[in-house]
Amino acid sequence: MSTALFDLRGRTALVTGSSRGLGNAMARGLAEAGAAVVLNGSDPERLAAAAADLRAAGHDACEACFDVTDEAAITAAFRRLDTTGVAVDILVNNAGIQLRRPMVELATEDWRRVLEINLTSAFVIGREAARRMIPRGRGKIINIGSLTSDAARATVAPYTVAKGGIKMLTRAMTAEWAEHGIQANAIGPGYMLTDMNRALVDNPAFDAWVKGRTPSRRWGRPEELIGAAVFLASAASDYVNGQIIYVDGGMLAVL
Ligand code: GCO
Repeated sequence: MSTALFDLRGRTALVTGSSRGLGNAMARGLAEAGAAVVLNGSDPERLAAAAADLRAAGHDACEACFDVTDEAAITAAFRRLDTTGVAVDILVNNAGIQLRRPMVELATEDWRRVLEINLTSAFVIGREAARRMIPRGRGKIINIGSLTSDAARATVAPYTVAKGGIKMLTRAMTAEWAEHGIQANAIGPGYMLTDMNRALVDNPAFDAWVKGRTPSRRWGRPEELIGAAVFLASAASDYVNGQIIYVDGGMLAVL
């Protein structure tokens, strides 16, 4: 079997929320598979440092600094890419936040903010990318879901609803864009060792629960998403559409 199926040379990937964490790991993995990467984040210094790190490792990396909830900034960023001849072949909608609070204590504004960042941004950025992918007749969209795309945990309702929406947005994208040569799929990370989960990792009871509930008996590492990301970004997945691949150590597969 040829590894050419997974070769991303000549392709450009935009990864939102890629200054650190899962987004940065996936961006690095896509670059190692040959893609040019456009990193995104809302903190200019952190983003520039992350892009510089990738360039220092010999990769073609630049940055597009915008807030994923700012539609004007999103369209301006895509216009800048257009004028500099950068065509986004692969979009990874990764940006997201977590907010852990019981619903009865949750302000509606906080609910809206999580849904805006974790779900609506994927629609807006996906629409901008698809408007450019459709005339080219090809494109890859990878939306980052979660275990909570399929199962709920108490105190993370807006995140859960947003990630459930990510799964169905992926299918909606498939329904409208597959005929144009675009494959839209999702990755559902399990409990990963990220800054967002630091409080959980450092909580002995939660740490024990994750290890007991996960058949692999451990947390996942951000770089363990790279395989699924390269697969869904490459020709190897040209007939895969509307799917969500769980990289969760088996957690969702068992009671
Ligand atoms: C939480 C965690 C989870 C994980 C991940 C699981 O508070 O339960 O943040 O949401 O981060 O999303 O797939």
